[in-house]
Amino acid sequence: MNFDRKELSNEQLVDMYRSIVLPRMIEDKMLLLLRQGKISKWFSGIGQEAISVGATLALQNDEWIMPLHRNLGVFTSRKMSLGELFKQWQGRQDGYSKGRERSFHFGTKEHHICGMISHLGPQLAIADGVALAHKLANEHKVALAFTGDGGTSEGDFHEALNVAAVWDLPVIFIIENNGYGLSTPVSEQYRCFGLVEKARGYGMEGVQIDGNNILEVYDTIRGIRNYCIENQKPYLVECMTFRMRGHEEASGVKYVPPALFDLWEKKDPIKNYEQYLLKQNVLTEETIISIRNEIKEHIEEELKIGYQSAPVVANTAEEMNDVYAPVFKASPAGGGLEGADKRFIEAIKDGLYQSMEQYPNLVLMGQDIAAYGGAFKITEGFLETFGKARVRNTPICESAIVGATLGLSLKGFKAVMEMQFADFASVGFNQIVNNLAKIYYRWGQNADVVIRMPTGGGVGAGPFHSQSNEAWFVHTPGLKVVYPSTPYDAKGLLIAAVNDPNPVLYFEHKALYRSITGPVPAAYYEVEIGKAKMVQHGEDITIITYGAGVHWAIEYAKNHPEVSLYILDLRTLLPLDYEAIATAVKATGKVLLLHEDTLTGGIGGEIAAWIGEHCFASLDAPVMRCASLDTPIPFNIELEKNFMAYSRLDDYIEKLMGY
Ligand SMILES: Cc1ncc(C[n+]2csc(CCOP(=O)(O)OP(=O)(O)O)c2C)c(N)n1
Repeated sequence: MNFDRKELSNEQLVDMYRSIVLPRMIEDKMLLLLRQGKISKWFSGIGQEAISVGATLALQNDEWIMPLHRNLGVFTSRKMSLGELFKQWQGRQDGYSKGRERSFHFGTKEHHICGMISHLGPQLAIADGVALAHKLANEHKVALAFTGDGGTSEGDFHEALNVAAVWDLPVIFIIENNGYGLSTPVSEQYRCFGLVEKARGYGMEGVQIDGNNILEVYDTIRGIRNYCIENQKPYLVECMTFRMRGHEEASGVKYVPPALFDLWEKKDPIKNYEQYLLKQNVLTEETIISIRNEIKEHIEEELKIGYQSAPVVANTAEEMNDVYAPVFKASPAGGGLEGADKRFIEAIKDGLYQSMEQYPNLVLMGQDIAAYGGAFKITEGFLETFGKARVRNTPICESAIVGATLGLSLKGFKAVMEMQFADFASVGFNQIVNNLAKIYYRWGQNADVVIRMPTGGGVGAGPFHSQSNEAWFVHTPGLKVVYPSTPYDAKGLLIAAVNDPNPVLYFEHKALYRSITGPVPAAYYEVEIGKAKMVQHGEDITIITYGAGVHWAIEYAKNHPEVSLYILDLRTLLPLDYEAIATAVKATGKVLLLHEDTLTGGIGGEIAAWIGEHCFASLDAPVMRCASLDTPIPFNIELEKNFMAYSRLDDYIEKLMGY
């Protein structure tokens, strides 16, 4: 192995030695504790330490790193307290994730580390968001994200690199090519000669280096860091290395030819560096022993601190309380209904526009939202007022853009992403339900993001431009889901969603955009998230609904004066306003849940169950659900009408009246 110290002093070389030995010695200890059943699972980075350590040391301490499961060296090189790390690995209450997350699946703002979710690839686009924040704030910094060779096969790898290239983001992507993804050798993972070749395809620079040579890693990443900052460009680095242990300790290494271990044992990053330092007379056998003894003692001392921590005692109230970041009221709730009449779509535009004025750190992202003004023209004119830095056209890569919103959050920005159609959230789904939704509960980092979801049918747009998919998200703790039905609420709820530090899915029904008009105050106001609204009082039947359903119910009431309908507009689907639901049930004792979403697994089922459990005494009839057919939503307008819940509304009301 060729080491080149360049201008590094002896002291720096020794510091680096300490930094690379530390994670190895911690791991040796962890493997022992694992065998004794004191920790539950361990993903070893033995043999790969030069990458984590070299790369982390090459960055400044306030530059964000998105590490993976084998990157202990990132955590130790950021000088995190070992005692605290031990608490985390034992799943203790005072660990970084309060016992909620496994070994490295946590982050810390203090150390500028954003730990992974299990899905690997989603880490990469978070770095895009952090780098975008650097760019917008004119900070001379990079973000750095890791992936394994296996992770490069994920779509997230492609999307994140492509966005970084197209947006000229200062991000360093490091591939740790360790030969295997669990048991899958690289020959079954990709067909290119080296993964670094992919850089060219994205229009970025790339380099393949010896990942076991700490000086090479350190020097390369330092140089690349400067390049990324000066040129405002991303860079791909493929670090060649080897995984010296099983994927995780329980999974064994039977599938790895023993000769490979012999080969890579000779390339061990620590032994080789040690030999080099001995030859250079930077270290002696004695100093090596004393450094190792010192580290050993340090580990034992810190372990004691780790063991002192109290085991978890489950506290349901605290668990529930930690799902959402606290909301501080930014402005008083909306006043009266005064204001000029506006269409639903203009109200959304108003809310978004005023939010952009309110928060100079709010960034809009979406396909075709800049000069084109968005598929529905909601952001028309925004580019001229707020500029292209904050009104950003994106490539077609929903997953990466959701990931980037989270990166912006890490840096204290706010983001509103426009899904061109709610249907396309399916390709950003993982980032929404696993990253945005869970991060606050996992380690206290909020995701200050709104995703606008143009939703719903009635416009003859077929199965992939008409879906009602709100129930997918209502089932995910950590998200909020709002769904206005009036222009007044559309504006107020959007403002509230932007004010809210949690991830909010804002559903806007396309069929309402230009068909519904109502008063919208010119002022900047909020409609409180989590509060339903009684639309009209009635005595015969209660319809609980939202979105287009509200207008179907109002229309029905107009056409059937003989039926007295109580109509409740939920406005927020997560969290639900159970108090308003209970009041609505009591008003009539006969309840119809009405929604455009399909029947099975729709939110109507959830509310019906709650009513059955909590309002049984108030019921005079079975709770009924009027929803769309359990089919995909068809294109042909006659088929679509037949699909829609409203085509069966009459029947349900008649049935209920019969009780
Ligand atoms: C989306 C997804 N699919 C599968 C897995 C299971 N899994 C966890 S790690 C891993 C191998 C990852 O290989 P690589 O990216 O090369 O990283 P390495 O473990 O070698 O460091 C697999 C298949 C996962 N965590 N996420």
